[in-house]
Amino acid sequence: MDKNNEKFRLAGISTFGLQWQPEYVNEVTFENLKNEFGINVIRLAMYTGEGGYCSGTEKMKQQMYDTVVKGINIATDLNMYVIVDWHMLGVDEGDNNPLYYLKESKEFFNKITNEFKDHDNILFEIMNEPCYVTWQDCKTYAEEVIPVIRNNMKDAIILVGNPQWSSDLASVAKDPLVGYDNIMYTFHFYANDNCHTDKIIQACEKDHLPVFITEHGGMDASGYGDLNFESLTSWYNVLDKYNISFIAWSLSNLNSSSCMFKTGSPKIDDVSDSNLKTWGIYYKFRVRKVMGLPIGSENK
Ligand code: IDC
Repeated sequence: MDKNNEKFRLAGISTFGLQWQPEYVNEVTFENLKNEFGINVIRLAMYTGEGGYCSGTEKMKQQMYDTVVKGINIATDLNMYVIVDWHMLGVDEGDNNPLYYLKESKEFFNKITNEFKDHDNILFEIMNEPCYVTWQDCKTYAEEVIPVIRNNMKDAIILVGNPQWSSDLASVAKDPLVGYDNIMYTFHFYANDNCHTDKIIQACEKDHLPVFITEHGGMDASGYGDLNFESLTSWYNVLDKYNISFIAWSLSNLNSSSCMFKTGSPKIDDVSDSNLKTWGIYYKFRVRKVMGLPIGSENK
């Protein structure tokens, strides 16, 4: 719901790791994505590991912070929402558990929420994909970080991850966070992976959890492989039914099928079909449909 308690839905795209491809954070790319895809939110994937915010140099840390600030400012100028994503992922040792970089996380979220106190278009995703951890650890982390954000921003939406790469809503339902407003739980899916819509239906229909798909793809969870259109269609039908907001991975020209731009294309702001891989073309069609925009012949 929006601030007037009206039904509202976000649909967007995630950047690739900002330590690798910060160039996609620019005015023209965001503006074209807004106009041609019809998206209303961008997710800024700020990796903690893999040379990112916590595991790189001080210089990299500053660069990552500056890129996030730049992304927020561009989205704000374009009247878009933006998700600040603490992209912990577990490729680097320790990074699988959100508690591992708790100190850095609190420092970061305090700094960014203090800087953007007056904004009402920022959502905070405080842990991307915990794995090989318990929900109790995720919950403990959330209970440390949420008050830091709330101290500066009273009602910004906070997106909370969960075990098994943010796919374990059942554990959340048994022991949800209490005492905070405007909390949503994240769910990630890759349609050609062994994943089923039952978990989402259970979370929405039975457990009444507020759910946000902050990352998904149509291929394997590796980010590679063919798109599974049948599975995608059943997923989008469920998301439509429950008015669930969703973000797709990712804004990149690297070679995996989840990177929407054609491999190696230097045209970082051209979002026409000729510059996109199948995933980009398909996702553009999907978002335009959700947003009620005309579907051009090129998207049929
Ligand atoms: C992948 C990238 C890949 C990179 C890897 C590790 O596509 O190039 O080597 O991250 O950094 C996720 C993650 C997201 C993944 C994506 C696709 O949140 O960072 O990107 N994915 O594998 N969860 C499930 C899939």
